[in-house]
Amino acid sequence: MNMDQLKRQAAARALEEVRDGMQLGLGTGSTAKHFVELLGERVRAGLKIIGVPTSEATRDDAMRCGVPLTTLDEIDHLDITVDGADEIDPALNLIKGGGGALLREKIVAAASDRMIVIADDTKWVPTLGRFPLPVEVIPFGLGATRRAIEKAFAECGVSGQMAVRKTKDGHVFVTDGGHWIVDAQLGRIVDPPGLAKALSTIPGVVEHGLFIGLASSAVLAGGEGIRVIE
Ligand code: ABF
Repeated sequence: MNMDQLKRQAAARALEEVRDGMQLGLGTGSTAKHFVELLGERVRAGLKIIGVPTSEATRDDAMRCGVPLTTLDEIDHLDITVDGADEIDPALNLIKGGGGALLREKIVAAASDRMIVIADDTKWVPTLGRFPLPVEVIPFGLGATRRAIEKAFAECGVSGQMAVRKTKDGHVFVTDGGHWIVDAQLGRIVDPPGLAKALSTIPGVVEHGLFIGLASSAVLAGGEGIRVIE
């Protein structure tokens, strides 16, 4: 089974948790896209749900698949958010943001009763940090923000190269919120909750890709089948 089929399997398993009448957070990325497509099939077969997309890309996908959408201004909570991740550790801490949608993803996940992470099992790691940590920043004063981020890294026992994310054609990558992303190669994040807290206090940091205590379960698809971790 190839990677894409594994991602679709994980998405299909998460879909089993969806019930009529639910309000759902819709994640971003190739795995979440499978979930949106499968959800669309169920909606066309009569399932009544409403979704909040975590990116403009997911909004477009959901509309194309016939999934009805709303916003967090119109409803007061979400039952489940289903989203992908770049890394998942045994405490269900995550690195997210490789797709650039971490800010909306975190707002939506935090507004949800449950967050189900769907991924192929290559995302499962003993310790976070091999995947570069995305930090969403305001372009103004970026030099000062980068120095503050480096200080936070040092205080939390990590260090590594940082680079402003670029698109394939060499332009600065701009998020749906109009911000930039700095990707930090940290290798091994020894204290994810501590680092998350330290980064959150820096004025020029809008959000970071450490999702601590947000995921309730992870559905991992691999060669051996599906594993659900809670
Ligand atoms: C989003 O998409 C992100 O937070 C994460 O960066 C990425 C995972 O993408 P994929 O499912 O394509 O591996 O969920």
